[in-house]
Amino acid sequence: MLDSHFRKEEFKKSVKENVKMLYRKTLDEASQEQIFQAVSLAVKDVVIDNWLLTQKQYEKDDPKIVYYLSMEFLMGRALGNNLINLCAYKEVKEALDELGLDLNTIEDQEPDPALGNGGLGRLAACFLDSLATLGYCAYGCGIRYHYGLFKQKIENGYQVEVPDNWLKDGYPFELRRPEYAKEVKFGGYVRVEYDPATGRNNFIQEGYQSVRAVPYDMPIVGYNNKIVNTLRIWDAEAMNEFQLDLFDKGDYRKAVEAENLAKNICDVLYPNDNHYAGKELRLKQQYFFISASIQAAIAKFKKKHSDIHDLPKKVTFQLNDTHPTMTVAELMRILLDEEKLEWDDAWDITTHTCAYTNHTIMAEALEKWPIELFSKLLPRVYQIIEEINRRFIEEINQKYPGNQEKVRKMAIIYDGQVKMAHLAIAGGYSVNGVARLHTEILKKQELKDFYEMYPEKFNNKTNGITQRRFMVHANPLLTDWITDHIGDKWITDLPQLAKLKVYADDKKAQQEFMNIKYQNKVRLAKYILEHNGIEVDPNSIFDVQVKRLHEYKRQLMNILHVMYLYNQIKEHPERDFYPRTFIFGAKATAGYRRAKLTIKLINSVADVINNDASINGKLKVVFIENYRVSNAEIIFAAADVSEQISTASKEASGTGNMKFMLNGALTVGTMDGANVEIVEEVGEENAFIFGLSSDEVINYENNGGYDPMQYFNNDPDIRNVLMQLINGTYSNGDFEMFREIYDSLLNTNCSDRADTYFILADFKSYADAQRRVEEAYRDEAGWAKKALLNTACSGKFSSDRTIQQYVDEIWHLDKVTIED
Ligand code: T68
Repeated sequence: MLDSHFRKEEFKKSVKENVKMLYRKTLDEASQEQIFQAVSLAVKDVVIDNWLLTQKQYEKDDPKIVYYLSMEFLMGRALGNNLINLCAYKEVKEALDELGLDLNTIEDQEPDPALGNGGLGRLAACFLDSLATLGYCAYGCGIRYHYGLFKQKIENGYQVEVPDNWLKDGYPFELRRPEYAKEVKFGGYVRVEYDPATGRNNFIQEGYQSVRAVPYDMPIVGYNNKIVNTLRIWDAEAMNEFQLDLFDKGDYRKAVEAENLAKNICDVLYPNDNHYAGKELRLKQQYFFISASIQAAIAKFKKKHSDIHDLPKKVTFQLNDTHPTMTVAELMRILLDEEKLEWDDAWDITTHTCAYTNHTIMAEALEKWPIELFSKLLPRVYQIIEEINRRFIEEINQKYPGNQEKVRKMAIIYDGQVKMAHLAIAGGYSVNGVARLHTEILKKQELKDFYEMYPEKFNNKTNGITQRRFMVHANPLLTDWITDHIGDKWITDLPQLAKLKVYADDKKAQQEFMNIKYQNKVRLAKYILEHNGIEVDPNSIFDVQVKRLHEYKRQLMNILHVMYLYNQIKEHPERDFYPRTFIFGAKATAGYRRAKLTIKLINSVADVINNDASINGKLKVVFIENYRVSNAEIIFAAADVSEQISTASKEASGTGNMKFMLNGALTVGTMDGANVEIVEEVGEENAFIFGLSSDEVINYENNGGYDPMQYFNNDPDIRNVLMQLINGTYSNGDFEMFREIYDSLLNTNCSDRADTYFILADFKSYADAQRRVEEAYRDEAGWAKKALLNTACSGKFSSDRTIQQYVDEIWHLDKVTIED
């Protein structure tokens, strides 16, 4: 139901009033950015009322709470999404129209809160949306980075990173809550003091530096249910009193140190995806937000409950990868040192409160902190981890007497390092992977020993995405079409999309469906022309790969295949080739040289191909600058083909694959991550599967025997393409520019094994899959049917389904409804 504030006249009045109050301006004098602030404030007004209602209801019902602890929340813009979830988008759009304002332009003023790298951070954002929509009491807990993920500029084909100062004009959808600030302690040492009253030792941290953690709350609006949950992100400030005290004592250096410590912690998001850098500041960030979040959670629990032993009944801490694993030790610290529990009691509570999600099997992403670093920064926490480790090894020895190999592989502290995944598994009651195949690989390979020891902890939760953002907001045309055909229940019950299956063979439906796709392609073409200056033909096949740049995701294989196609077209100009536009979007971590060189290669290939008049526009290549949540929404809606081509076994799940499918794109993909389940839902005939299986890849990795040179020697097409990397074809005659890429595929000296990600092994079967795409696209009705079926069969991949499984199988939360 529409909130009265959104009735047109009232809303218009409130926007005008806000412009006046905020800027002492009339509407016609205000800039678009100022109008964005004024509109947001008008929306926030409604949100705050519902936020209060929700808090009252939670107070009354006292439901169990999940704290979703994550270093990253890749929220994307809030204004449009809030309007969608308040069911007020259309009314507000019309009201603004009447004021001569365009809602899309206003939405574009909002900075894109990019407090995340990629899939892991975006998953956290989708989960918050689903939790609020399903009526569960949940807090997102994270860090208020002052700079989100860098903005990407392309200069001369190379990526240039530009700081993302997203807070510079003030962010309208956040609320500072200084009354909930917490103290977080770093460094110093632990003094042990015998307490004759209890007969126990007290552990007292002394000589430490403190930081004040101040929370900022962002509202998470549920769909059409008045529920508003909270994303709480912590900012670091200097502890003023403490600091003054030091100034008084003349300890200037210490005071400045404390000030600097606070200054740095929340400066910037580490821009790595699936990679562990091992920086001290990152460890500080981890402890900073975990300590503050756990302290706040315990304080909240104690307000309502007198027995701390009831904590697991009322609270779950979900660890989004190992980054928040500090939770296990910090909770133990609070239970032991502050609640004065015995070890066994504290451990029992902790191991029934924490749960861990694994998002990767990439070895380079595993967090292992050097003992010296850890123990210096967090002396008491380290002490506790040592004791956890001692007892854990005892348990291993009991189960496997005399088996030193097990201890070596499983210990939490080993070889001078603290292994965060081992701590997360030992310290929690649940370990989950993010797609069926991924969970199976965890059980059989990566975490085999742990699975053997604790089989009952392991479970799968296949990822999902929220249809509110990735369909209702991103694709309004298809949204209306679907609702016209099957009603609007799918917005909170995505499997209802299956009702569309009856239209798969309906000519009229097919035409309407493809016409909407066409209009979305026109919208993207316009975006590309405005932002890249490249003209693309919406009648060509839009073939899209958008995701972080990583070798395992094999953007390189995609562009090598484009080079191969170009050679084919040049060699056989007489052949009928269906026009195709290859669209890329990807950020590379600043220090990842090979990834950045791949971006340069894509842009260089684009330059040559797009400027070759002889191919009559049959091939176009576009690299979309600064891929992020806001332009992703436009891109998914416009895709015909979804590239999900990771080396099998490497992509834990993928979630972009689901967003494409939902919007009616067909997958070209390997049997990896959630692709396996996508194909299971839609049928192999409605996707283009190719390449080595995960078993084959793992077998090569374990037993050797892969020789990429054999493909180079035996396949002239592959040889041609590879030679073009070092003969100047795409580098104005510079033979050296792309040699590193050439070497990475063929030269054993430059990495442990040449072609680590099996690009040459999969190349031909990829090219074949792409030939099948072309053939299928020529059959208009056939393609329309496949596209429609992809949308119709995407019901499983809603994050609503994923969250309900977390609730049923891990969290056991109580459902809440707002009584108005
Ligand atoms: C992604 N992981 C997985 N990591 O790669 C993807 N890593 O398959 C999966 O769908 C997604 O998680 C959600 O489960 C990441 O995005 C990171 O971004 C990351 C960040 C910091 C450190 C390590």
